[in-house]
Amino acid sequence: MFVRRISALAGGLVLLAGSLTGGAAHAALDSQAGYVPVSITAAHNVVMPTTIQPGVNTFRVTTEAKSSGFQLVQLAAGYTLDQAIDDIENGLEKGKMGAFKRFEANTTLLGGVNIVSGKIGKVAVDLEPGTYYATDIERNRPSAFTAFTVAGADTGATMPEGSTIRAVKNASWAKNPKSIARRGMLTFENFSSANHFVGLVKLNRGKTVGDFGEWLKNESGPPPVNFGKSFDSNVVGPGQTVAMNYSLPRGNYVLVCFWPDANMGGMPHAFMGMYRGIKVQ
Ligand SMILES: [Cu+2]
Repeated sequence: MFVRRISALAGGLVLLAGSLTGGAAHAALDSQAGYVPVSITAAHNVVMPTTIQPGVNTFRVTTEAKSSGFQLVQLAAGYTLDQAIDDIENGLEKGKMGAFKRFEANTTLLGGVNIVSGKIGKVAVDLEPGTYYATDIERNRPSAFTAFTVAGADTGATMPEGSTIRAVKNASWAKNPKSIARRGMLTFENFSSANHFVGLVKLNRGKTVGDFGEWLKNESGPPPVNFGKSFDSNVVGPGQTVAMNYSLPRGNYVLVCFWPDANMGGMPHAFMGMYRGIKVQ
């Protein structure tokens, strides 16, 4: 997964797969306005309707692969899928900042969910008419990208209720809320000027956010957090809002973003201070 690869390159960190859990199947919901069924094949190809309605859509995602990273993306006019794939390869995987900057300048990242086989991921997003791609970021190749069109009448659906997290400035988290619900739909409002993703990682017993900061600084020793008890969203661009299903054990967490900063040589935002404590209750 490209985010984790660059995190590993820049900081020696390895994020383990999130523990996102979905609910029971709600087959009846698939026929409701704004529900978009998405199935990802064992070969990481995204299968979904080729045309959906504008407005709020909730993508209901399952995978036949062991795990998948469902991501919605829009490409700027004149920027091709082949260019995007090359820039992901050279920019995000090989750390070439020119390619990474070109990728960020020519894409609008609209969020997504990470899922494992047998679980259901849900991501709600308000889409304008246009052309988009849905991809499984675990495979950076044309077959993993499925084009779809947003056209027609508005779905009339509204964004789900739930706890809300906000990014502000360039690479900062808003100070509030201090706590979020342990499950439901988590809304991420990116009011900042950069791409980000939401990482929630549980602090080990007796450990503090200060310990996490020290661990980032020193890049050595056992982490004070448990990456097995975590959630991470996929990538959300400036000005975008998404909501995703999640379920976590109660406790003290670090809210963190490891997306690389192109102006800092690919340094993950966490190393620029984009982390803070948050309670999951
Ligand atoms: Cu970030």
